[in-house]
Amino acid sequence: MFPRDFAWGAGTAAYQIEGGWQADGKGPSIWDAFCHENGRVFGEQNGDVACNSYELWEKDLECIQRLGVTHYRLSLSWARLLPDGTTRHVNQTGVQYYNKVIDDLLACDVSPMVTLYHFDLPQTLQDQGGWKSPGIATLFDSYAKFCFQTFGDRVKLWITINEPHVCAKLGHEDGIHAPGLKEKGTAAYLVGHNMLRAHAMAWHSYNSVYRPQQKGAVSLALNSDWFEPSDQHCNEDIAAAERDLAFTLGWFAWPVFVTGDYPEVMRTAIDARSAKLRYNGASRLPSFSSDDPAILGTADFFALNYYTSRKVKPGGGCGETLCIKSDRDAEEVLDSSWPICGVSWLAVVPYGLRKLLKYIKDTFNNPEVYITENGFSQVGQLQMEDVQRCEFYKDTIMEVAKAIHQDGVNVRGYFAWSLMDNFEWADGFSVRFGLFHVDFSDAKLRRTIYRSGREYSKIIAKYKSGQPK
Ligand code: GBH
Repeated sequence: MFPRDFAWGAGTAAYQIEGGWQADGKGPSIWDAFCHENGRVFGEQNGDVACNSYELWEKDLECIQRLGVTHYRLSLSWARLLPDGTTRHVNQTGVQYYNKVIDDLLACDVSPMVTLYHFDLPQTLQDQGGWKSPGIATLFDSYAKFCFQTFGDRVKLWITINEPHVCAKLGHEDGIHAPGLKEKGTAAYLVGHNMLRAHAMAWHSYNSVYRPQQKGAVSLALNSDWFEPSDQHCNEDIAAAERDLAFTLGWFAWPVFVTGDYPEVMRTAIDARSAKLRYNGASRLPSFSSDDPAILGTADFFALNYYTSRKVKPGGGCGETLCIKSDRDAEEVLDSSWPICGVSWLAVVPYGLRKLLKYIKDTFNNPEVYITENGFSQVGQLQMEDVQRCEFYKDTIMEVAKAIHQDGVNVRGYFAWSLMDNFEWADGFSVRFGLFHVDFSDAKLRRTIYRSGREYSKIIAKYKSGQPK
């Protein structure tokens, strides 16, 4: 049912689990600053302690072993390694922490997949303009080279940036993620642009300097829903669904996998809207110049974060002001046949993953694909016997199998999100995505496996060797 060397994994991100926000010389990140402002996060919560994985890594490792995964996806805290964001000062205690994590994983026969950036920019770099500043690309490249140099002898799967779409839009347009900017219709395009430039620089560094010895693979993780026309016979709805895909996945995938530039439909829509609102100046969607690193071809595999699907029709803009929603002109319509069980945005649509995988195969030249995130959340009443999440994983993994066998998609791995309950960004600890429950009221932050964790471990045991046992 699954290839013999299929990667079965679970994922986490540094700020969501580590805590130790000031421990042993770590510098502050934009999420530290964001959470410490009132009114940003549910219940004024923060990741100061989170799952305290900085001190309790061994407990995480026990969970990882209990699942029997072949891979574990983690992210590095840039500010833990380089407190002011630059290689002028290296925090050796941070290096030791990640060295131990990586060595322990390998000793247990688990391969690390390491993300360099999962939303937590060093605050010092934010103070210099953050992702809006073109110079960030060089700084990110230096950080990436430092990580390849330090950990690349043992890490063979790298993600440069997690979800540039989320960083750009939620962080700089909606303001619900750090750094909390609401510069609608402009900043997100600039941020996305600089993230692509940063990613490309790091990929080129790896490709020319580190790949010959280290022989690993580098990509960036792109999140996307699957978008369907509200009425599949209506041309306007079909076009709206295509626009939504272009503005979410295409924004980053087109430059990297297809043309080296943004999808045409995106630029056309943005520029038409600028003209309509008499916005003066250059296109709000920047252009790549000959001084920029080549963007096309800078991914060794396709890394997809998939959670949900949407039905869409034209609309949903913000009136006579600039904003991405109006540029995109695609409004989401709730489909009552798609149940919403946890967070409001997560309609349960396992088949959407299969459709999206087929779309990726056809559109992006049949790449190797890793599903780097997929998961299901609980809110409210805690259930250790989380049957809905069990069904979700079973159904979704079946759809992955169909994508491989019936659609010929080259899926190389699947990572459940998340290993354990953690700090769920603006939702704080009110939303639980874990395969392990974490008791945040317990000083020891005890981890306990959910039924879904047990079920996932059974699925892995069954398929790990290739044929179902
Ligand atoms: C992932 O993003 C993140 O990579 C991960 O860190 C996180 O824990 C996980 O999601 C679960 O949330 O609040 O209505 O504006 C997934 C893509 C895009 C999903 C933004 C939630 C917010 C919708 N996310 N979306 S809303």
